[in-house]
Amino acid sequence: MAKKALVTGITGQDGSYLTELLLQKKYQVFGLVQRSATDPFDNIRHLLDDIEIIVGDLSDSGSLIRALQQSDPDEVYNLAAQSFVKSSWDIPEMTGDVTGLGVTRMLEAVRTVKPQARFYQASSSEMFGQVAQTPQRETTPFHPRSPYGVAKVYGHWITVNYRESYDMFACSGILFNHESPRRGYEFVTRKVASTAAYIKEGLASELTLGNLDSKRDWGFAGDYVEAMWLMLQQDAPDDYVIGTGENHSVQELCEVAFGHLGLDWTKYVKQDKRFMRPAEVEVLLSDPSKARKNLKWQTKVSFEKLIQMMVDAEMKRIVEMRAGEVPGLPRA
Ligand code: NDP
Ligand code: GDR
Repeated sequence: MAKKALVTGITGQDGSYLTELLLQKKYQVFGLVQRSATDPFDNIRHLLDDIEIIVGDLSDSGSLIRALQQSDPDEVYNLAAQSFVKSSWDIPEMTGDVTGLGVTRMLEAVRTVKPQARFYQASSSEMFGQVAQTPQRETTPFHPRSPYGVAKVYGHWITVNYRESYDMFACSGILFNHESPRRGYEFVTRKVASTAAYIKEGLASELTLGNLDSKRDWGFAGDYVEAMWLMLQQDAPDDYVIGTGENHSVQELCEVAFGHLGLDWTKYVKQDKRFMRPAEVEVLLSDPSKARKNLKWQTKVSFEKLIQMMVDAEMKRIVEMRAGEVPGLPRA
């Protein structure tokens, strides 16, 4: 019998790669999608014939219970969230409700309908925030620096609490930044890759960014969804840090992206305080040794290859846009 998985946040970057992986492994996949006035299916259009969409929302418990009843899953991947850190200062209450309390609603739905289902929570390196030690590992204390980070700390601990309280198979993956051509346009890697391509093609003249000094441990999203799946295949539930163990600054990101197109980034990049954050996470660096040892997980795509892949995808998109095959690019 095929295993069944329920994926929240299926229309997002990770949801799309995870669904591809699960379909490859012959799972029956159900995706929770929130109601939208516009088309949210860009990332998963190629998968729509092979999955079942369930309308629901992390702020609506009844819809989550019905999603559990309809899908009767063996595994639940809770990827849905208000995931853009910068916006979490503009909409802190909504971020707390969806990204934080939404995890409790999902766990309650699982406990009520299918307590034996295995549960994955999408936790984040943003929980480390103002880091207490470097590199960060599973035991590093949390000090979040944004309403998003605070909400994720709540989501992490409620997942641990349901594991300890009800003996549920609940895991928290503490994932460091992971990117791809399917990343939202407002995140810095996609913003840099798409604008560099626009500049190359004469469609833009400059790129406006915030803090160029912050450092992130950036990996490829396609590698990271494999770690999510592996966590739910273990004998016992646990929490894992997932990252590359290497970090780079936003400036280095610009150097690689513009350099790949034969451009000098210093001629085009400007700074604007509109893109600065009220409190910044300056440096993140993972220690993924537990995942390497227990899950036998390893990242496969280097930072340079990742950024080049993203820039190439943007150049291809411009060709398709000019041919009228895809609509114009939204701008961050
Ligand atoms: P995205 O922002 O691409 O996707 C978020 C998904 O959540 C979208 O499908 C979105 O739907 C959905 N969603 C938002 N609000 C609700 C709601 N109220 N009810 C139901 N669905 C909702 O995120 P990623 O794919 O990049 O990340 C996946 C998860 O992993 C997130 O929880 C994120 O916080 C976390 N994470 C991500 C990291 C990364 O580097 N990418 C690192 C660490 C953690 P819609 O398309 O309609 O907006
Ligand atoms: P982050 O990703 O906040 O780490 O959260 P983002 O790409 O938004 O920022 C990374 C770093 O780049 C700096 N930066 C800018 N960022 C954006 N978005 N736009 C800019 O113009 C800009 N200029 C500089 C930021 O200040 C920051 O230091 C991501 C999300 O996917 C979260 O959901 C996830 O939990 C974490 O990664 C791990």
